[in-house]
This record gives sequence, C-alpha cells and structure tokens, in this order.
Amino acid sequence: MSTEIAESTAAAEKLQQRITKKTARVGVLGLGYVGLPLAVEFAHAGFEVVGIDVQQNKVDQFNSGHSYIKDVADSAFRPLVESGKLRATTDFSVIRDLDTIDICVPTPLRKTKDPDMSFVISATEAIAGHIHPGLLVMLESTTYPGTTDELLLPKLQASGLKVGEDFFLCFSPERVDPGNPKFQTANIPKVVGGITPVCTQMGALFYKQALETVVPVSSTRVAEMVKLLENTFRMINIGLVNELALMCDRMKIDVWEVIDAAATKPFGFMPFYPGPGLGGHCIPIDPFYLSWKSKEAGIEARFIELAGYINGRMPEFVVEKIQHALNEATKPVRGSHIHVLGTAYKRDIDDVRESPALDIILLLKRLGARVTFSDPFVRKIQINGTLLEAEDVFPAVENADCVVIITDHTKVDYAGVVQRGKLILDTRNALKGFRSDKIVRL
Ligand code: SAJ
Repeated sequence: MSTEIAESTAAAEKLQQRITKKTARVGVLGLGYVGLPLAVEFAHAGFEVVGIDVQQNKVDQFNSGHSYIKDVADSAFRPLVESGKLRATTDFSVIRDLDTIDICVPTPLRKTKDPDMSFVISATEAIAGHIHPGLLVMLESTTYPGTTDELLLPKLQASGLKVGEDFFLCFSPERVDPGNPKFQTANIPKVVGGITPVCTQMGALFYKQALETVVPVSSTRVAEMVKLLENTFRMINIGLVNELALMCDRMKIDVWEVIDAAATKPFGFMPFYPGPGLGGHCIPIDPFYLSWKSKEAGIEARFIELAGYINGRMPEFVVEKIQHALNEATKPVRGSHIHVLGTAYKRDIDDVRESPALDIILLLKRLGARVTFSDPFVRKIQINGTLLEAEDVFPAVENADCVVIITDHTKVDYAGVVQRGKLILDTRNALKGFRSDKIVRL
C-alpha cells in the first residue's frame, strides 16, 4: 500500500484495493488500434473489461469475438469475450459502475492544422455525466501539453468531486506501433503522469497490473510532452533524410548507400530512410499539436514547420521522378499506364490513412495518366471520391509503362516485378538487391 494513497482518502484506498485485487471494473472508451489491444491486455490480466464505442458495428464485431485490429488475433480475443471478461457497448451510462476508464479516441488535425479536440471533449463530457467517487480517468490520446489539466480537469471537477481525493486523473501516452511484431501493448514501457502525486501512483498501480514496464512522471504535462517529443523526433529526422534524398538526387549520389554506411556508426546515429511522403495518423499529425501549443506560448516551432514542408513535398518529388523517367523513354505522363505497388502508409499493414500513395495517385491522374494499383493488404481506395479497386500484380506490371513502388510490403515477388516491368521507380529501396537499367531509385 503506498502511503500517499493510504493517507489520502477512503475513495483512494478502496480503488487501490480493487486494482491490486483485480476486482476493479475497467473501461476503455474508443475501441480502435489503441483501445482494443488495451482492453484485451487488461482482460487477459484478469480484470472484467467493458469497451465503449459510438460505432455500433465495432461493438457488434467486438461482442462477436472478432478482432478487427490486425495486431490482435481472434484466437487471443474470442476466448476473453466468450468467458465474459470482455464486452463492448455503446451505452455510456456503464461508466457509473466502472472503477477506471481509459480514453483512447482520435486526435486529428483540422484542415487549418489546428488540433481537433472534439472527440476528447465529447468523451470527457460523457464521463463527467457519470463520474462518481473512486473513478480513475486516464487520457491516452496523443495531444498538446496542457490538455488534461486545462480541458479535462474543469469538466470533471464541475461535478463537485475533487481530483486526487474523490477521483483520479492521469495522462498516459499510447505507443502502439501498428504491425510491429516485436513490440505490442504488453511489452511497450508505459509512461504515466497524474494531476496529483496520488493520481500518478494510482495510474502507475493500474498499468502495472497488465503491462511489463511502467514509467511514472511528475505531471500530466510531462507525460503529454514525452509523446510529442517521441513523434516529433521521428517526423523531423524523416524530414532530414528526405531533404538529403533531394540533395543526393541532384548530386547523383546514392542516398540509400550513404544511410547504410552512416548506420555502421555504433553510437550517436540512428538511421531513418527517405520515402514518398509521411503517412499514418500519428507522425504527420502529432508534431502539429506541439507547434500549435508552442505558438500559444510564444515560441515558433520552426523545425516542425520545415520538416512538415519537406515531408509534404515528397509526393510531388516522386511524380517529378516519374515524369523524368517516362521522358527518358520518350513517353508523356498523359496517356501512360502507371501501376502503383503498395498504397498502405507503411509496410505490412492495411491502413491507408494519410498515405502518400493517395496524393501521388491523385497528382498522376491530374496529369492524365491511367493509374492502377495493387497491394496485398488493401483492396480498394478512394481518390477524390472515386473508388479504385486493386488489380492483380503481374498483368498490371507487364502492361504498365511505369511501375512505382510506394509501399515496400514484404510479401511481394519483387524478382517477378523486375523481370516483367518495363520501367520501375523504387521509392523505398525495396529492390535493394537488384541491378537493372529499368530501375530508378529515389
Ligand atoms: N517513414 C519514413 N522513413 C522512416 C520511417 C518512417 O518515410 O525512416 C514513414 C513511414 O513510411 C510512414 C510514416 O513515416 O508513412 C510513419 O511511420 P512510423 O514508422 O512512425 O509508423 P506509425 O505512424 O504507424 O507508428 C508510429 C510509431 N512508430 C515507431 O515507433 C516505429 C510510434 O512513433 C508511435 O507509437 C505511433 O506512431 C503513434 O501512435 O504515435
């Protein structure tokens, strides 16, 4: 028993008991790529878990024992649902009977690159409507420093309950890396910071029941900033290597060879790789939460803005490379058949959100090209409201005037692509081991 919790209030002591005895009723609000795996981990640890989502179809799939998140196999999911340990609902009033609740809802950007907090606000208001003594609330959605104390706390304290005594409030960044076979929810260290020391301890105690490593920090703002540093670090370093790729292209230097050789340095260097642009729902977006908030604090986040510009320019750069390559073959883009290999935002996943492939296909269509695509994980995509269905790889590769590798999925027969393709632009170094005049690299 931690002394601070024991000396705090009866509500704290009761919650601590329930967490350590695993009788606490756990709630997860938002059943996406973060919420569903988190719900599974706590059910697996022995807690009774209720998932809450506004989408009935997700709740129905969840309660049928089918995991719609690729990183969670049905075999690990179905038994938990069948045993009654895990269930889902669209009914937010269940919060009244919960001891803990994790908010795992999206934090996208508006078109103006301002944070869209609407999902977090509606989740918080739903919780505020059913808050009760002893409830532990944890926000996991990536957001700007200050969200938990400025946005959530006032809404939750409007109930008259006092934070750190009657209820407990923490921020704990999600660190899910979709498709990562080595690191999944249970073995990714979990940072957690509370509004008060007792909140931090309660959050740390909670996560310790199901996750291998917990990293308590002194406040919610520190925890919020940790996540933004992690993802801004990635975004800026990707922007750096993309700019290096632009330089090497002009200087006729193989940027991939440069990075591989630099990566032999055993300290002080971490390889990042150029690509067709920045996809996903985290890396292209999270850093703008930081630059938005730092602007409010009077600091221009120039690194973020510059990296955002460079990463955002990569789709156009890829299209210029295609134009140049076709030009060498005395073919205009207009009327040419261009086949795109891979549309997911990164290898071996099925997610196309913010994928640079979508931008590249749109740009090519605007230039009058006939564009087809294939992707082992993606069957159809929307381009400016028009549905585009995936085609079988080889007939399209054989027929195309130019093949463009946008996503380097592992289970593609690249030897077959090199054999059959007339002209191949490789934006991911997927053809690293191949030598041929028909291959053009980024
Ligand atoms: N990319 C490059 N070059 C690189 C690395 C990535 O162009 O060297 C591109 C990818 O192709 C992709 C985008 O950047 O389009 C994002 O890649 P990512 O590997 O960061 O993938 P995410 O966004 O699915 O996952 C990241 C997590 N990734 C890793 O830590 C490896 C992690 O930063 C977060 O846990 C997660 O975002 C999140 O939820 O914030």
